[in-house]
Amino acid sequence: MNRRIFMKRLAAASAFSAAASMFPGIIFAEEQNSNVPDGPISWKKSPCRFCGVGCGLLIGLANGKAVAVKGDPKSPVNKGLCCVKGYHSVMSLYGEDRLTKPLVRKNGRMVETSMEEALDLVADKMKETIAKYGKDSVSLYGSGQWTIPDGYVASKLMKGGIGTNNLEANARLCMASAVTGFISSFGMDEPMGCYDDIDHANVFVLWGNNMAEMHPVLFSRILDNRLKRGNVKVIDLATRTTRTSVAADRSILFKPQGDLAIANAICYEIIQNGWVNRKFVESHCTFKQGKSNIGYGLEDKFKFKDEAKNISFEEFKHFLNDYKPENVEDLTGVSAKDIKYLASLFGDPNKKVMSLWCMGANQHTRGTWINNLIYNIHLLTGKISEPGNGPFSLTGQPSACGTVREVGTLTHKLPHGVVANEKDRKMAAEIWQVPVENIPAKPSYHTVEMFRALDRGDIRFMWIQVTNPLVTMPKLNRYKAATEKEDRFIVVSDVYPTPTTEIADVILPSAMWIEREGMYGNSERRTQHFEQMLEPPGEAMSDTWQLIEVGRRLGYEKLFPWSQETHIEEIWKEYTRFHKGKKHGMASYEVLKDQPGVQWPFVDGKETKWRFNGKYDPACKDGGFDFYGKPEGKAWIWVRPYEAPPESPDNDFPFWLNTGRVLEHWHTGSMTRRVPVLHRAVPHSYVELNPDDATKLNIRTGDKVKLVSRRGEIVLPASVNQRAQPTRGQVFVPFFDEALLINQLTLDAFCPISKQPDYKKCAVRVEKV
Ligand code: MGD
Ligand code: MGD
Ligand code: SF4
Ligand code: MOS
Repeated sequence: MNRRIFMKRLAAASAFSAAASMFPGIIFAEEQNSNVPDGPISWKKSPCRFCGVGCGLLIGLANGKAVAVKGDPKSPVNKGLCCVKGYHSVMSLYGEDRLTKPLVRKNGRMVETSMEEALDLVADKMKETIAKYGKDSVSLYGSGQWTIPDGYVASKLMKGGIGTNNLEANARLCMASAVTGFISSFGMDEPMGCYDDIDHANVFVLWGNNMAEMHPVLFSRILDNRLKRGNVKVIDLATRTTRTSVAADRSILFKPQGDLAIANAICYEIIQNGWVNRKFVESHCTFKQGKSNIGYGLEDKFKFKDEAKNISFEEFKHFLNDYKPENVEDLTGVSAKDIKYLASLFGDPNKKVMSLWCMGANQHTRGTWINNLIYNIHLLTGKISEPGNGPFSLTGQPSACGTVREVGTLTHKLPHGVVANEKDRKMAAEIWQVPVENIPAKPSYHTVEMFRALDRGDIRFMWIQVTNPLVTMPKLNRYKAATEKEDRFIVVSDVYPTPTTEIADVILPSAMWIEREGMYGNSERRTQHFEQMLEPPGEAMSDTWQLIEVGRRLGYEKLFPWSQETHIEEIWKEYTRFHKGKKHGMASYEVLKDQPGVQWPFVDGKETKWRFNGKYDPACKDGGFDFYGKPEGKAWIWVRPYEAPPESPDNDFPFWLNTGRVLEHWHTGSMTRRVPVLHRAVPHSYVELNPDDATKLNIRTGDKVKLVSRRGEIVLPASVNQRAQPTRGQVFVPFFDEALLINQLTLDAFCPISKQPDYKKCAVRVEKV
């Protein structure tokens, strides 16, 4: 079945059908029955292929096929539960149109070839491009769905071998603000707490994330605690009413970007009411001021460098005077009463508070700032780094933490370090056995800029693995046109045909998930290993091995000395040398194979559940709190003002466009739309409208609606009072449907510090067709 037939079949599917339940544990009889094998089933452990929750699964294998899934009762993450995507995950291996043979473009047509030839061509093209345009004209764009070995080999090839920092991953679109938030507040990436916090907290404040649909198993753990312990409240702060809001005890809706002012107003109240934990703040925090009016990155080659001026507590307090709750009601859309209520939850010394957030905060032109601001609240009240008290930044992809953040598959990063730091470069050069001069000290292009460079012609070759940018880049029309320009060579490794493989010059079929061995790292610093359980179809090859094969063809045999049988183990041994020590130590290969996931820092055979607290973290100096990522062991509380978004509704484009996801689909739908039950649940995209707006525009569910932004337009069916409800003046569109590309409308503005684009806010016009 080719992609066009597949698309036709999708289009032929019925209109809105009832969505599958958000509650885990349901069985879809039809698929289950047709899959039941005659013989015995053997069970092997693997992390789920999908979200960053990182549930432990047991995969049922029979006759060389994966036939069933159950939650691993031994996994501390999900304790035997799964969501619909987890239960159906193995079916995503068996879509009828899996890519099994390499394809290369010849005279405008894609023709089948052998893997050997395709890999030769990729290597030749890289050599040729480097010879003609220099090292920085070739690039590799990867993913938080890469396994850790994929990312490690990618970094070694690009930075250690070729000697370019042209390495990025889609987690730039997703976790970059979380990373810069951590680094600027604590000097080290990734959460101090862990999922066990959920079993201790009394209050959960969600800062614009739809956990019921995006982190369903964790959300059910929160609801389970509420049911069992009673003294638990869930507050959903959001710009849209979702299933999460409905399940919460309080839903507080705010205006897009208003979160910056809400967080500052909470700090104002905390100080005014004397709720500051003075002892904690005096011993463990310092105050800093960064730049303001920092821009939006809309122009090519945009540059920004923040500063960190020392300020006093009094100056911080003075800054907050602009954020008296009564004065920010208009800006935030939230009543002073509600802001005071929120502040009182954080301020109550008898309540343990957990904050959670994901893309609402990170995909934000002030994404670093809102991360800092949430930390400010937890630091001022000392509610951090202890069971039940903690700011918890959720990840999205199964290995955005493990592969992109820990391995460092970003332009400015190295495994456990940054390219700008000579010590880090020296360590990498020593482990990789390459001259330190090979590793350039200057970062080159972050993701948006990498596609801009492709458009300009500064980049001429791009290899794309485990990501589908021709659906997921913002301002898609520009970046799609870039890939189609003369003298651009694009290699795409994927498992199914997608809009990105459609523009490729070479398509490499990849071995997917449990068809190869690998590791993922989830949101709570947990590394999970999975073995190869299945033979990949046709000539499909793991992404790790594709990179190694090309690396060897480029002459870097010495960098990749491993055998096909043992390379994952050997890569793990080499990679973990980067992280040795109490602050980041990783479990051995043997331990990972044995356990359903192990949290780092893994020190003397023990996991570290809470970092920066001497009671739990052996890296702390004297048994007390020690934010050892920063000089003097002190965390930074930042002055970060409210600043407006780059584009807001006006007369011509009067609505906010918000975009995101739905429970049943994974991102661009390439996998989940090939699972019949998931596809039937949500067969195509739609635009959600507020019922008042819909009435005014005379639009009902199913009517065709045209959305127009300054960058593009699209026609899709309306959805009113169905799954969720945007606030008045806002529309919402999910991005899973490759036939209805909402990113043609979105804006490529980004946070100047993290370079992460804001997919949640731009201005559109809504017309009934
Ligand atoms: P989104 O739908 O991207 O999901 O998980 P989420 O972040 O939970 O974002 C929705 C939220 O953005 C809304 O709740 C809205 O309130 C908030 N928002 C909009 N504007 C603002 C604003 O100005 N400020 C703030 N603070 N919030 C705002 C995403 C996560 O989901 C990710 S990153 C990935 S990679 C995974 N993807 C995924 C998937 O594709 N499908 C499913 N079913 N689950 C997934 N889980 C992961
Ligand atoms: P995916 O669908 O996850 O989306 O965006 P993408 O990463 O572009 O793409 C993964 C691709 O890898 C699929 O084509 C899949 O078929 C393929 N694949 C699966 N397994 C394998 C494998 O083992 N090997 C190889 N080589 N390929 C494989 C996600 C991105 O989207 C993210 S993370 C975020 S947070 C952004 N969110 C977002 C948003 O909220 N709104 C809008 N409008 N756009 C967004 N874009 C971003
Ligand atoms: Fe998989 Fe996430 Fe669902 Fe767990 S919550 S089963 S990791 S998709
Ligand atoms: Mo999602 S980690 O934001 O890809």
